[in-house]
Amino acid sequence: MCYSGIINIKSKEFDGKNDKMIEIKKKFYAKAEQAAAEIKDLLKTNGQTPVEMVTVSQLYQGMRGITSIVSEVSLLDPLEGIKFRGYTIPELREKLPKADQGSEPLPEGLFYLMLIGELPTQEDVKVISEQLASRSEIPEHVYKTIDALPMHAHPMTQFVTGIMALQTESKFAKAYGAGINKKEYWDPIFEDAVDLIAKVPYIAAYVYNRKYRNGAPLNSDKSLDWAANFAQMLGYSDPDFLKLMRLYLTIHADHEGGNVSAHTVHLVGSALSDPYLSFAAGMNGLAGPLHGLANQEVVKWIFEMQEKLGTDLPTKEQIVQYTKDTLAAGKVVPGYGHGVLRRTDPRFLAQMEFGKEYMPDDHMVQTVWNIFEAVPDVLGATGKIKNPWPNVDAHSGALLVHFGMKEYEFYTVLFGVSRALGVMANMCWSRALGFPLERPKSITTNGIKEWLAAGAEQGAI
Ligand code: NMX
Ligand code: MLT
Repeated sequence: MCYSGIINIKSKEFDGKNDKMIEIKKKFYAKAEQAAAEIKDLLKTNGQTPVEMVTVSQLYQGMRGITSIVSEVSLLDPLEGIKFRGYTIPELREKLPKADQGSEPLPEGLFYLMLIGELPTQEDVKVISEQLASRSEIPEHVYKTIDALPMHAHPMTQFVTGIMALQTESKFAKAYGAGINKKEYWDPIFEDAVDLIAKVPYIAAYVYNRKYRNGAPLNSDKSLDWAANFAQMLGYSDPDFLKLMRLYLTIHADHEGGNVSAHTVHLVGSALSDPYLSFAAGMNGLAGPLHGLANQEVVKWIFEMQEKLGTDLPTKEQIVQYTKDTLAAGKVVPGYGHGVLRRTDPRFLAQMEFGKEYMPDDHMVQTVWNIFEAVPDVLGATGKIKNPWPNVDAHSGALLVHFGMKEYEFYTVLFGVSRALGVMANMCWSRALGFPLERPKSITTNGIKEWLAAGAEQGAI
């Protein structure tokens, strides 16, 4: 398989139109065309340069530490945390455009940054917000499909079911069926990506209202920004909750290409499954407790601790003992540890800053901070946990509980709505760069033994 890296602009799509979204699309096309040429060049000169050695241990360790995916939209530094096109979380909070009188970035702006590779202007973000609002129509059969599930179905199950039902709308699937030229794949993928981001908050809010608000109607307001409209559809109008939603949907958007949800979307998309199929697959991965479901597990863990101890503000000594009991029971301490990070997650710190500004006296939030002081030493003392520090999920739930959103089973859906931004931007890039089917090689333990017996050092497995 060799990298072709050739894309075509569809002139009939662009010519004679003066639509502002088409300007953004043209900009994306120009960036992708340039990047494809650079990659082609890079491969010509360095295609055979080894990247790194893979050890036998790594084969059994979930591929930890093996650099094997190219994702242009974000990069995770083990110490500094996530960088979106080079910008850290504190930089994004400072530099991305904000809503009027808002203090937190508009997540639409992060989508633009991931897609185009440049910070957007306020006007760019307005164009994206308006585009998302204009593409948010949901066909009736989507809601009916969700309604076919029993009410006790987990919100993530209902969310993914809705996304699968929405696949009927895929422009890429239709174009592929009609025989589209492979150089033009990126175009309907781009359209699907923007459509999907526009529609997922509606599906998420429908699930929330169905399960927790007696089927309250989606009170959407298309003049609002993406996050504020989402908050409103969930039934929240407190201006501080809108700020939280903008922060939440920004910081959860991506975490480089190797995390379970982003990697799954990338893998499934590489089979040319359309964005709806790929995103639904990624969301099934996000629904696992070692990944995105950890945010619900954290709040569940804290509620259970509070109930067991009969207090809503356990002491640090009580938290230490509860943590030790959790480990002794053979369970993980949710919200702590990470496959790549080796310091406190800057996404945790951003939420902590938010908490200190808006709710410093909230006992649930203070408990999260007390856990932060108590737990790392206990985890560190085990001697085996590589990162005893908190990740994003250790904090997010407590902020939601403060505003009254106590239905913790819904939290992973919020994570998923945000993750749509990163994985869809990445999917646009993957198709524009013409990345091939992802298909790594596997091996059996017998195969490894035979290779070792034959003198492993003589060559690759
Ligand atoms: N509590 C208890 N044990 C842990 C924890 C934890 N928080 N973190 C790691 N360990 C254990 C891990 O299970 C493994 O044990 P064993 O050797 O018995 O299999 C050992 O420590 C070494 O694991 P690491 O190499 O430090 O971590 P790994 O990269 O394998 O796993 C996580 C990363 C995130 C899966 C792991 O830290 C974990 O299970 N954390 C709790 C769940 C969580 O917060 N997940 C959310 C991650 C962020 N997200 O949103 O996706
Ligand atoms: C994420 O945001 O995807 C998580 O922190 C998990 C990861 O990066 O592996």
